[in-house]
Amino acid sequence: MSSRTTRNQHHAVATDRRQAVDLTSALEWYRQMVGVRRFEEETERAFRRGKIGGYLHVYSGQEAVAAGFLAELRPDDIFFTAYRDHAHALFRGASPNEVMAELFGKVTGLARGKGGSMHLFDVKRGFYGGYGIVGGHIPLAVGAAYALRYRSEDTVCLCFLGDGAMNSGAFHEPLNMAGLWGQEGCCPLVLIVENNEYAMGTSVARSSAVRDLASRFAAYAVPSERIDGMDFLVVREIAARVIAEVRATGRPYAVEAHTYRFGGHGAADMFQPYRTKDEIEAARRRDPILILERHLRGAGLLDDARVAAIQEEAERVVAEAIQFAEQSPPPPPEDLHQHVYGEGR
Ligand SMILES: Cc1ncc(C[n+]2csc(CCOP(=O)(O)OP(=O)(O)O)c2C)c(N)n1
Ligand SMILES: [Mg+2]
Repeated sequence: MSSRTTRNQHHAVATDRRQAVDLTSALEWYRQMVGVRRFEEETERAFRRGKIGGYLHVYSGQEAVAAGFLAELRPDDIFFTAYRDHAHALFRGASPNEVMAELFGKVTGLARGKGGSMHLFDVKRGFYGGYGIVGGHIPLAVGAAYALRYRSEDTVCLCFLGDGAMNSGAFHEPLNMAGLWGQEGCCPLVLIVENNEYAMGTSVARSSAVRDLASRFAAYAVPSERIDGMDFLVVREIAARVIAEVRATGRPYAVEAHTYRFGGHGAADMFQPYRTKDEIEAARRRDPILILERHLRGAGLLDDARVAAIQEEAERVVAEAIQFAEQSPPPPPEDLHQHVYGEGR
């Protein structure tokens, strides 16, 4: 993976203005990324202990993508993602306690214990879910972006999606609409393809005739670029520029962030016969947490003692979340029919 940025339609040169990003706030994001990694490790253990029902997809390896974009999102902006969604909720400010309780199916959870891992939802913070149907959230995000401009707001919508989701029918129809609405300045949408190289066990090379995924957005007149999704500072710098541009123009824009998932697709993908140990090892050498740690150490903002303190804090927060989730009650039976349909106004 290169740390360069390629801008397809504009042929812009590679950018390296990382110093422009405020490193002190990057330290806070480092802390958050360490916390999310620890959180995810513990969810995998809890799943194996039978504490988490349904299914579980963790985000380890991809942290810099959601962190970089959500760092630049205004509190009144909104976003959608697929089922690999714990990190997105946590980075946006949901407490580890309520996210863990949701995974445990408890009433204290972010979606009152009815959503689970794949269906986190936090509307008060502009997080519109958490979807298990591959590509199913893309039409929703396009429609939501249109609604923002219809109401004359200057807010934007982010839509995180996987490389695999780009091959679903649910990608192509709304993208055409987004391209058209964008010509009228009516679609303030940033599409973020989290290209982790696989859709379950199928590599991008085996599933997409065009490997340069960013270039596929040209079919809908949506400008795009491809970036290194492992370096938080790169992602954040591009996110700042792209979000500002989309906010100002009301035109959609797509970013393909090249990343990698360190674990299996989901909790049942234990043996991963579709990839080699060497490949995983090579990707782990570009761990987004280590890359950011190196930047911060280089700037004198981190040392061994501070790294250890941050890890200890993450440990403590996750232990508390597990305890909170274990001790919380399940939703009462009389809640069964609540929140199934919208309530008339
Ligand atoms: C419509 C639909 N088809 C198939 C599936 C089964 N499925 C679950 S995840 C997945 C792979 C999606 O890959 P990608 O979009 O790259 O996301 P990633 O898991 O890599 O984050 C598939 C095929 C599904 N959930 N929905
Ligand atoms: Mg993928």
